[in-house]
Amino acid sequence: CEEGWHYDRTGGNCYMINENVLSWEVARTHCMAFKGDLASITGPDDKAFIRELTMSSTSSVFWIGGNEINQSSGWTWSDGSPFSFLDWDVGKPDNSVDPEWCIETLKVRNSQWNDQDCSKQLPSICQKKCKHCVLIFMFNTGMCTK
Ligand SMILES: [Ca+2]
Repeated sequence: CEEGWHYDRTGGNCYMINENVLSWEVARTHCMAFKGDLASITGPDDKAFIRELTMSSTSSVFWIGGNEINQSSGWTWSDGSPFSFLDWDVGKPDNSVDPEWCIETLKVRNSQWNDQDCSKQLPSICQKKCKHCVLIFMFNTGMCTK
């Protein structure tokens, strides 16, 4: 992965925490400027890697790519990954401040999810596929190398 990104060899993804507090939409635009998207969490391995990554941050809540901005589609991941793995915190989604159409991950709640007002200003987690990798370098160094 490029500098500042962290390689998850299980999923073959690179992740980066953006500590700048941004709305969900602006945070996504920022990730897309790096040819990525907000992080999708599609299984326990994704979750474990991302949770570990967030532990290195002083922030406690982060935008990820889950949203139901398109109400007719229901909950989806912004990068198009299937929305099959669910990790809602107890009692979520709750639309407590209606509407809450974006997902934040809560470090103090075992990184489980809350639906949140998309205009809230939060740090975020970007993700992109590790491309142009040479397998031997990945296993030797844990880094994605061209
Ligand atoms: Ca909520």
